[in-house]
Amino acid sequence: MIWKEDVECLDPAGLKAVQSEHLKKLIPYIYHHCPVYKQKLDVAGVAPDSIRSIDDIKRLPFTTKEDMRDNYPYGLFSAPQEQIHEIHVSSGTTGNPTLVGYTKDDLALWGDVMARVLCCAGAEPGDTIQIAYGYGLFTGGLGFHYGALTMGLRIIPTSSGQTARQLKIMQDFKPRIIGCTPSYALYMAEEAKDMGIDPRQGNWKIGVFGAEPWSESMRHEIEEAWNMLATDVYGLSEIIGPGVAQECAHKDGLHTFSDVFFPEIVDPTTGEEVREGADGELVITTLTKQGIPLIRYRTRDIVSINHQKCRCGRTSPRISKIKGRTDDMIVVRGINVFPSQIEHVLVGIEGTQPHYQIVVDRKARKLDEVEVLVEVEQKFFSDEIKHLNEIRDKIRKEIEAVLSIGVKVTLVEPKTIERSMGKSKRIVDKRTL
Ligand code: DLL
Repeated sequence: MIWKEDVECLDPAGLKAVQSEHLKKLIPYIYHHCPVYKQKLDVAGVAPDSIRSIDDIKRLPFTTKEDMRDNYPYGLFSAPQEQIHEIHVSSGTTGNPTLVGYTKDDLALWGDVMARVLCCAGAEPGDTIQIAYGYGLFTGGLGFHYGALTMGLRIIPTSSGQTARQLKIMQDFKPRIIGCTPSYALYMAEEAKDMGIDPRQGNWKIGVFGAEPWSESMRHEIEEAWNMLATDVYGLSEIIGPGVAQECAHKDGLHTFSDVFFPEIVDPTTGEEVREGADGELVITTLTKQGIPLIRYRTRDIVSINHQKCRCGRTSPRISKIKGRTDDMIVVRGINVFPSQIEHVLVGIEGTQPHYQIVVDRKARKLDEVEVLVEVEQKFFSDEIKHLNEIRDKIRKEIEAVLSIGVKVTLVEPKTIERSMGKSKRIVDKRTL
């Protein structure tokens, strides 16, 4: 089932027409309602009535996280305060948080795109969904809630945490759909086993997992552990929250809802569009939002894009899983390090688990030191020490080959690395730079 077949299966010309109509209305709207954007457009030399089609988007200036911080709290809002009915705040920032506000129509749009997400994942009207994303200022819980309401699902709003209760609810109320972060899904599988519950016999059959990076191997682990289909949902508070892109059952890229959130992939350094299929930074324009519409917002998420029609029938462009961030890179002794490079090494080594943490420190000799903590299966600890050392050396050598810097690898027992009910923390940077 496709929630909005009329737009999700449009031919390219039809889609372009829809996008162009939206952009033609959006630019005069923000120009006349948001002084910050008026100034940005004036500086870029873009007259508000000069937009003819979606192709004109390239003439528009980018919006960055700094623009949002600098104009905190309401500077980038286009709608008057009395029309803002809900406010959310983005997580994980320092200094001023990123604040976003929704008008009534924005909330309806959120419900709509999230219904498209849930449908794309395989939910059907009448299904029950357990929403184990945090409710509150974080957009996860309420975003899923509005989508499930719009779609007519039965909602169990557990929010995150209280794992034993989550599992009891799963067993008693038999929801077919679960929404939570992928790391929490794995954590719940471990807890279930400890409680004597076989997760493979559980009731969740479709997972809608996102809010943090996760690899194909983590997907495999989750699907094996729970005997379910694990799909990827992407979004960010600045654009709407969850509801920007979602995988269908083919798991071959995340369908964007490009009739309302227009995606571009640019070179993070030059801002120029990259060729189809190449990695670059995802930039999004909200074509129909009213509260805080954003033009060409630099997400800092690295993806590639594919405009081919999907086997499911949807024609909207698909983005790859998030491959990294332009800002989660750490620089160690002058070398750029992405957590995904380390994860990639671990995936290829049997017996390691998808739980790892990178600790960077700068000690006495003022040289950056990197320690990678890796959880390995319990059985290795009862094995000969020689075997444990062999795996450790193998991991160390492979990471060093990829990063070209020396690292210390420490193998730890399962469940040593702190688990998160929300987004997991991969890097601990102890340096005072
Ligand atoms: O994490 C919204 C969300 C909630 C998405 C629930 C999916 C499910 P923020 O807290 O503003 O919003 O964080 C947004 O999280 O720029 C990405 O770097 C990362 N992120 C979100 N989804 C994914 C994903 C929500 N599926 C930031 N894969 C984004 C990788 C993701 N990273």
